[in-house]
Amino acid sequence: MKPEDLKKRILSRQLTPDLEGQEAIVCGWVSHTRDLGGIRFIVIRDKYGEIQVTLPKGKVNEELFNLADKLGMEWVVAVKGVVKNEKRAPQGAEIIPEEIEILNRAISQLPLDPTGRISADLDTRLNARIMDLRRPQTQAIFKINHHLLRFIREYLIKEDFIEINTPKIIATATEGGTELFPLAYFEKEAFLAQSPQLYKEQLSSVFERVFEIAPIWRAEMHNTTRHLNELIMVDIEMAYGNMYDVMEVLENMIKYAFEGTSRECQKELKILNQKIEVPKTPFPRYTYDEVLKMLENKMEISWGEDIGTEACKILGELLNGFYFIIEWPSTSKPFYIKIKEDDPRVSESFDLNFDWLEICSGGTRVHDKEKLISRLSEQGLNPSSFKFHLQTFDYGMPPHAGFGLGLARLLMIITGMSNIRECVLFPRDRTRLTP
Ligand code: AMO
Repeated sequence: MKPEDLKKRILSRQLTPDLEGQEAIVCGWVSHTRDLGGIRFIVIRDKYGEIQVTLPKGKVNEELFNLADKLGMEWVVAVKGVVKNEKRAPQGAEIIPEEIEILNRAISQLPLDPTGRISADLDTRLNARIMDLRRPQTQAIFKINHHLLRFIREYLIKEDFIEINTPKIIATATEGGTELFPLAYFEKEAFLAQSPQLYKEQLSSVFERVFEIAPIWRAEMHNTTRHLNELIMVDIEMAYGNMYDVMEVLENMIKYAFEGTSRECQKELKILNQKIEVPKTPFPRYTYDEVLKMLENKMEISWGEDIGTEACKILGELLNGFYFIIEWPSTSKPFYIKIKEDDPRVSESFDLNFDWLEICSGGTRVHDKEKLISRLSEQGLNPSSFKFHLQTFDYGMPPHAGFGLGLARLLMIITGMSNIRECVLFPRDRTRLTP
């Protein structure tokens, strides 16, 4: 076959009975071969599914017939042949080959079974992630991720948000100094961005509504099933709005993305044995104080403390699906979160949980420069380290609000995965830096 022939290939989903009698070229990875004596099958796989190549003895030339027996799993082949209707074949059609070209071979001792029939533990799978991704189940997760992202983006653009890209090498912390990864930046000290927080706030004073979908890094010591050290965050910021306005954007964005993903990903959801339940809006809202009351007699939490994993697990038994926890103690939220004017103990902030898992957090921001300086000092931060950020508050900073959502955690919910590592192509955790 000539290189141009490969460009004429059709995909498995295009190989349908209406092509009966026509010549077709297909390419893919050898999934398995079967020898029934007088007839041999080569099943190849492409990104959409499987293709049956059938070799009846005496009807295909002998050299081809013998080749079928020599092919190994995951070898890459191109097949030119004639389409024939066959009810038992995937999509109801098969190919009777005239030519089979081996484009590349694979080793015989593969680290995993790419059909997914023989299970392997997560560590083994992650060590051979590319092989793992050939399994239909793993592939399904990332095809769902693609559509989830697509509908999140589509919703935000529809709502007049503009997509931004902010620096990922930064000079100051925003979410607490201990979670920063330091970096040697020529003669200066720098860090990997742990959030686009300051930039998205600044840009809301220009574009009014902005969003960013990008990696962030957290030097979390926790090696849990819901923490990673590198993650994709969906961040938004909007001018002339408060926490309630962004909560509404968030609910509607999730609803829209769940509807779209459910519509587009029926095949993938079936592979994973999942069904997307499109949530009803508005999501229930409970204040931090109400949550503490719910947990009373079940767990001792002093006012002001964070609601930790154990408490969230108990909460997950009481509350199902999406729900907001609003008005967190002022001391528990970062400096950029606004304090409630009529009750300074609490802040204009929220977390969004699904069952026991925190998905997102956000709030109204401090837009007054002097108040922001006081908040920085109260939290033990040095305002002079934030000089460049603070000066943008001299140029006319509108009131604004926003949120940050951990994409992989949302994907865990949709795909029913219990470990966040399943929901990231190449996860980075406390011990894993490769592949
Ligand atoms: P926060 O630090 O709460 O807020 O992060 C927002 C959301 O990101 C996810 N997340 C994580 N997911 C996996 N592993 C981690 N190590 C991890 N850390 C955070 C969670 C969390 O709810 N700047 C603010 C947002 C804002 O106010 O706009 C922020 O970063 O789902």
